[in-house]
Amino acid sequence: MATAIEKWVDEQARLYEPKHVYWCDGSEGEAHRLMEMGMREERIGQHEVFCELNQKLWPKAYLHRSHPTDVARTEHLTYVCHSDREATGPTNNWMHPREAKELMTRLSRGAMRGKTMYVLPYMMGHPDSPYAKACVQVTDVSYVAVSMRIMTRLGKPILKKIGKSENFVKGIHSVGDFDPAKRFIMHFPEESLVWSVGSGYGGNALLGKKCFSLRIASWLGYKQGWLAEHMVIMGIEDLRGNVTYITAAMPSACGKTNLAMLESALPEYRVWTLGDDIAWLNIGPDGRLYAINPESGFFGVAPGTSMKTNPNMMRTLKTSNFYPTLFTNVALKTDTNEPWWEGLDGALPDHLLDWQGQPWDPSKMTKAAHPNSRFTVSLHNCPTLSPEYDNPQGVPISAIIMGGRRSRLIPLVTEAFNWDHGVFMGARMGSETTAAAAGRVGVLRRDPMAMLPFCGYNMGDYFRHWINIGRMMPRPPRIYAMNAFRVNERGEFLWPGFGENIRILKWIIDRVNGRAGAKETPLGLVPSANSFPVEGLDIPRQNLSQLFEVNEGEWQEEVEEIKNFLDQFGHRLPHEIRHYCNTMAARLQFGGRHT
Ligand code: SAT
Ligand code: MN
Repeated sequence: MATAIEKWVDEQARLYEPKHVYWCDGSEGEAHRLMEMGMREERIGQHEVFCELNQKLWPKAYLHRSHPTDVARTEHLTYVCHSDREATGPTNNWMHPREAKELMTRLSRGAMRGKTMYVLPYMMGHPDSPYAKACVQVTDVSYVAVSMRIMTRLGKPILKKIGKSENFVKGIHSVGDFDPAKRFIMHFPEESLVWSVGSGYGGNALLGKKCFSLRIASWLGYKQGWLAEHMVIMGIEDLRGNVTYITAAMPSACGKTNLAMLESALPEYRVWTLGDDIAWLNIGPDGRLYAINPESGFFGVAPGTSMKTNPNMMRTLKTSNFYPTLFTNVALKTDTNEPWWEGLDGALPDHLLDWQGQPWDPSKMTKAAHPNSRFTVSLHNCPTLSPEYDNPQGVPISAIIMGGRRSRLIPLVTEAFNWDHGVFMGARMGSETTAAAAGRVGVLRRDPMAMLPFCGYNMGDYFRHWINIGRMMPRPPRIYAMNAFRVNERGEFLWPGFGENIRILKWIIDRVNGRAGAKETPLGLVPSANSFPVEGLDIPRQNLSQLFEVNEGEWQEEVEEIKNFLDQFGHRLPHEIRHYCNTMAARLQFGGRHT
């Protein structure tokens, strides 16, 4: 008797009509064969799927060049298909599941003719974790198969674990002919299914990542009493060996990866990395909030990564391990066959091919590496990987940070008055857009909890769910807002960031432990005089006061915008959120005094 997985894979094969169906076992030998195939047989446009890079300097590293139109997430082509449109909410694209399936079936018929269909059994989370989920994805490109092996726990044991069960998350993926007009990323939360055609780009194609672990999982969390969040997980260890675990939400390409593995500028702390993108948060048996990272790799932005900004990532990228490391759409230094990107250490190389493999001409002022070029690398390469990473129970969280990229208004760090106020802080988050998604860069958009593109249901219900989760914990984690991107009148960053961000974390840890003072502002609590650790910090004094400034006059437009954004959720917006919004507006208007 065929198992539920076998039946489902058969169904996909009948629709897609691949030449071969290949079940991946996750072994190293298999990965090697897939790489070989990607180097010699498969092509995307004019390029082979993989090129080998300098193995001496970059062990197990390969270059992948995408189709030129396929370089970022495409939010306008991403749909969340609940049968009830209201459940999808005003911030997601919606299509009725029946209609969406008809469309996808039409686009998929025979789309893998002459190709191999790879079947990928994988797990999000440690297989022994009560919070982990078993999944299966089919795909028609080796790049996705190899990437999924790095980013998830993929292999034969997962098939065994699923056995005859029908309880697995389904992902159907095909790159089709990369035609943007036929590109769709469809989510069916009611049946834990993701169906994506026309794109091989990370967030559109590695279906265990944003599609399942955030969009579908956030819906599962809503139904089951937990949270799936776009968050870093890290531990900060002091000299006594106490480790405080925190999570931090930030939109794509706003420094999550750098934060997750920062090299501390304060010698009394060291940072342990557990994850750089996704956190699943569950209330543990002791009533505390526990985080696991469902992933097992990093899919990080290359430009700007260097020994100065993120030395631990540079070490991660140069480590040799069981898994290959992929570089997607970076430039190529032809003299030495090395990857290159803007912001990398060292002088500008003499000869570069740009991300599409064309000789790069510096006088043309274009970027050699695509601004959203990426690396895909195993977490196990990371020198700061926390020993707790594989703990099936996860780690207990003491503080949650909500961050964004704001050149104005938002202080370096603010503590929420309480959990509900913290949920409001998350809900009012805005951030300037980056190259991680197709569209304009640098425009401000509301991005609650950095989940705007990733919440798989109505965000009004999502805020309510957050408030309810807080009610279920006797001592919920404290919530903080953070913004390391504020600038002065000349447009220069006021805060040095990177390793110095440990100072923000230190203040947070001291607050959690009752060791640091704070003063009240209309936005929340900011460090009181002398409570923020500045010893050895080399920035002009006035920067600090500017970093924590709350300019009441400047806030009017912002308050209006927040209100308009929240209004779209109508009666689904929790009254607690409206209450804190109104209180903030009133306090700002009356010069920061209580009303
Ligand atoms: O492509 S991903 O969505 O995985 C990366 C990102 O945009 O955060
Ligand atoms: Mn992300």
